[in-house]
Amino acid sequence: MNDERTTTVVRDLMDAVRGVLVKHEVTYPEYRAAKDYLISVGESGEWPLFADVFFEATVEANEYGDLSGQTTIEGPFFVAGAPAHGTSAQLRDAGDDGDPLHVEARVVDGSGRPLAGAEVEVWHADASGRYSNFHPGVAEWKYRARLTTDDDGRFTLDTIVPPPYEIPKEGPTGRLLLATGWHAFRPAHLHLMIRAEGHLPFTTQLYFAGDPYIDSDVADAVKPELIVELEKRPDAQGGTGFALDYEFALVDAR
Ligand code: MBD
Ligand code: FE
Repeated sequence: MNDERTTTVVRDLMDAVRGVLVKHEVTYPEYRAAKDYLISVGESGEWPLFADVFFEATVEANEYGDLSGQTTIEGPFFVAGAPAHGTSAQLRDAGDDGDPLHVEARVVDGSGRPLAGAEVEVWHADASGRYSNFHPGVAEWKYRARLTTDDDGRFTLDTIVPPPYEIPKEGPTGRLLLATGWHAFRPAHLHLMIRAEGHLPFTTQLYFAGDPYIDSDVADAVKPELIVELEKRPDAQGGTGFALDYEFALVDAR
């Protein structure tokens, strides 16, 4: 960002905020409450969550919106350095809560040709909606993996169907949502990040058809191309399991 852009963007940002203060004749008690609120966002460590819930989807649309309907926001819970698994990852351990999910995925280029050797990162919440390496009580690196596509651009994953994610009500982000009357849920989702030479970085999420929050994601990060049907499929023990198939089409680097 050069100085001229900083000047322009910051000036417009401040003008936009002042415009709201004028329009709503914001009072001193309201101003002090808002200041204390912003301080509490910092003290709670929720700035990454707050920023990604309210603003990342807009930036994502600016950067990638016209290139592919298959990308969306990264969110606050990615961690680099997850365990590497080759082309197949078994992330579900015996006794894990949650319905088993088998993912068959393929990575292709803009012309539908398979991309071999693409690097894939996957991460998602556990059956109680918590992310490893952030929330207490979840084993380190649980439901986080790095994979590499095979010669046909494929990779597979055995995991669980995560539940919808509720932003913690006790924190400032959740309190703001409740105070405004919005719910604090994101639809259930799998996060993926795919890197392949000669292609734009590709960050996305998959959502499940029928999810109660599919049309009202608090982070506004659902796109129709990212909603998949879960196919019911009995698991090896005869219990209920699900499967999904998906093809990721990367975009050539400019
Ligand atoms: C999440 O799990 C998430 O993916 C985003 C974008 C925001 C909050 C929680
Ligand atoms: Fe998430």
